[in-house]
Amino acid sequence: MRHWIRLTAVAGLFAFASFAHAQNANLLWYDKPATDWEKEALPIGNGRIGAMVFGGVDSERLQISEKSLWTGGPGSEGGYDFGLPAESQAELMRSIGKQLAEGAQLKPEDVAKQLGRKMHNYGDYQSFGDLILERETDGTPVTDYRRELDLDSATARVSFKQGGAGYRRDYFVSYPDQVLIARWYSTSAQKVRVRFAVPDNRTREMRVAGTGFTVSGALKSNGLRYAADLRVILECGTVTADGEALRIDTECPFTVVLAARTNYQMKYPEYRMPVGDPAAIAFFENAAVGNRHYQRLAIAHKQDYQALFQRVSLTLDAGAPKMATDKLRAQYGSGNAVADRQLEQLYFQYGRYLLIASSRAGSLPANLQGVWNDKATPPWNADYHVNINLQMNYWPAEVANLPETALPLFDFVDHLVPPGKLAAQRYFGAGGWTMFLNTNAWGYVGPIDWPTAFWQPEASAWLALHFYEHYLFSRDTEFLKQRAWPVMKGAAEFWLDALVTDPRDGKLIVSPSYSPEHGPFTAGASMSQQIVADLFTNASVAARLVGDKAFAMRVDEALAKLDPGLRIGKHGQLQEWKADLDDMKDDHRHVSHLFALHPGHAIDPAKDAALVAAARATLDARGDASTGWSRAWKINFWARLRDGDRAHRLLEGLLRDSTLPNLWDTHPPFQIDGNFGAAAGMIEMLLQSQNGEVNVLPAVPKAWSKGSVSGIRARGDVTVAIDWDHCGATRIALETGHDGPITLRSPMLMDPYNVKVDLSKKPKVLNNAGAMVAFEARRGGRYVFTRAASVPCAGEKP
Ligand code: FUC
Repeated sequence: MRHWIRLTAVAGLFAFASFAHAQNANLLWYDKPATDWEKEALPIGNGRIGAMVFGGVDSERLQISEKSLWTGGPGSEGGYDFGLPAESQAELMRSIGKQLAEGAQLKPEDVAKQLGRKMHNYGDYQSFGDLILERETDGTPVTDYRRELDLDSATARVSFKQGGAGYRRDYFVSYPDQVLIARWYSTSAQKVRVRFAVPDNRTREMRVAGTGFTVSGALKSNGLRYAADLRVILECGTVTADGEALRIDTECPFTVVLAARTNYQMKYPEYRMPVGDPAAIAFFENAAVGNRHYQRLAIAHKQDYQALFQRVSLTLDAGAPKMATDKLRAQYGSGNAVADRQLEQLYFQYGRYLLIASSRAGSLPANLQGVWNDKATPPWNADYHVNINLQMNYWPAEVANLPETALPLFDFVDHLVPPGKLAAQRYFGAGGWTMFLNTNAWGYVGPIDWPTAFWQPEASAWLALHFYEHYLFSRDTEFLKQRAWPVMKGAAEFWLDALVTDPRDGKLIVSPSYSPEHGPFTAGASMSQQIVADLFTNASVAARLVGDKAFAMRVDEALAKLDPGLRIGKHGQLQEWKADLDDMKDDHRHVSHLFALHPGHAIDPAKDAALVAAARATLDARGDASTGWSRAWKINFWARLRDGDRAHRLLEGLLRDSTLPNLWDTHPPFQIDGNFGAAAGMIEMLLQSQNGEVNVLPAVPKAWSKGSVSGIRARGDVTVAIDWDHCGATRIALETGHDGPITLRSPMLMDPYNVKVDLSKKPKVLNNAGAMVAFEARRGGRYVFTRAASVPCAGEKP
């Protein structure tokens, strides 16, 4: 009898799976197992632990990563110096800066020869290992195979039928329990062998005991210790040791729990836990899971994840895809508009999913590959590039209502400040803190010696912007005081010391200065100036808010003399350099001199027609085709230029040419920044707030003729929902977390509309003109604006 109930329950699960499949717009699904890690396997993660699920029928491979498992750094043979020279380079820096400020141009190779530095024990992000589950099978044909990633529950699933039996497997990585869970169901008995393989660049000790095993050891290069602790939870049957593996023999569903740890600690200069054994931590994590039933683990995971994921919904009026995701992507742009919208909706939520899966508090931030890596020497070390890539990873955090995912970034930047102070001193003889183009898990803050990619001392200022934006979105003054201000002030102190006077016009400029990965070294390249201007503008406001008036005045004085880096050149373009050097045939992927348009806000599309035209000319000259992240940035640029169709064209290019079958962005190779940059860009098309207004549907493309979005965020602690049709917004709902004035802009407000307010007191209207209404919002207020039924909206679709 008991047996019968068990099998019915399992069969029910299969029925449920196909039902969910038909309804769920937030599902990636495939009809074959993955063979290629980069293109096909499906990512799951809890920010710290990542796994790539292959979905093999007889042999399942879960390739595991743990964010802190890095070679290099302290403990490496031959030592580690954080990229910092023993001797001061300030004299040399000054003399190069002076030559450039006097008008010289230098080849990047020449500067790299003088100021570059060989990467020494920089290290690589590592694969943690492979969890392999092999099952005994009768070898009869497999039918009804499906592999899926359910973004609603952050669960990967595999199901198939064989020899009259049904099989289903669920995989997720739990943030509350800090373990990876694999759950296998079948309507028949299962015999499965479980083992864990690690790469050979580490020592390895294996202990099999009872229903589990521990694999532990240390990386040979730096002694960083690691441990995986695995247990099998059975409801019936047996688990026995089989050499270094476990053998499961059961008629019930069973659960495999994996804990993975290192003794890394994000703390300069040791980067090791002072005490604490990763094997013991992993053991206790698994002990805490104990024999808890799978359902309880799954519910805890789901509740934690959905509290973040479900804040935002987006529909482009398309419903759930009817095609497998690889086919959906392959057919994209070939004329099936409904399927195209389905892919776009899915891709947007996938960006949010990936950010939750690769960035949660208590670990390192999302690197170039998020948290997923299967190599000992991944591309660019799978590190943190700070001349666009790390910043782009976090563009969705605030607008897509996932501010918690930015906490690892803030912690990471905090730990860079102490070595960053040494970088400011040793390289520039300056106060404050800075760093160069790339960094690792080990506080690397010096330059490297790759001529076209080693220079970005503006990175500290750019990273400080993320702290300030977190304040703007949350209005959390404690955060501003305690966390944002010290980072911003340190970055500003650096530039107050490091700026030089341009002998040609008396303006304050950055020198040496280099427009990312492009052109010669000069003085005062546009991006350098725009980033410093952005920092000083924000610091001036923030200093007053935290009561540091004296510093505000210092910043204001410098700001008045600072070259803002906004010049229109002879081709009508926004100049990349202070001198008019642009080549309009050049299609280089970096368009960094548009920083003031995005992520900065110095170019206000509503006010600066000339700069807007110049930015357009620049983007037209560079063209749309590019690498993944570059296309993603251009979505944001065009959205800020209020050109929805062009932004959408960039999104189309990204999905068509820079997206893999598992919907990962490819540079190539796989680089996760494009996923994040594009998700953020899709919000920029629907909502902008960088210039003091809540601007609704600033760049909605014709292709999105009907849709609905909710839960997205505007600066000022405003949560926004919008419904629209081909005539524009039909309903705008604002939820306000703080008291204070709000300016809402939408063409909908030009026609008759209705307002509903969920407050006893009517809001005080400050201004109501044309497409804009300004009012005093209240904390906890909800304001719903709807287009009046009398407003004509002719025609179906344009
Ligand atoms: C920057 C980019 C490259 C690549 C690398 C990881 O240097 O210019 O295209 O994305 O980061």
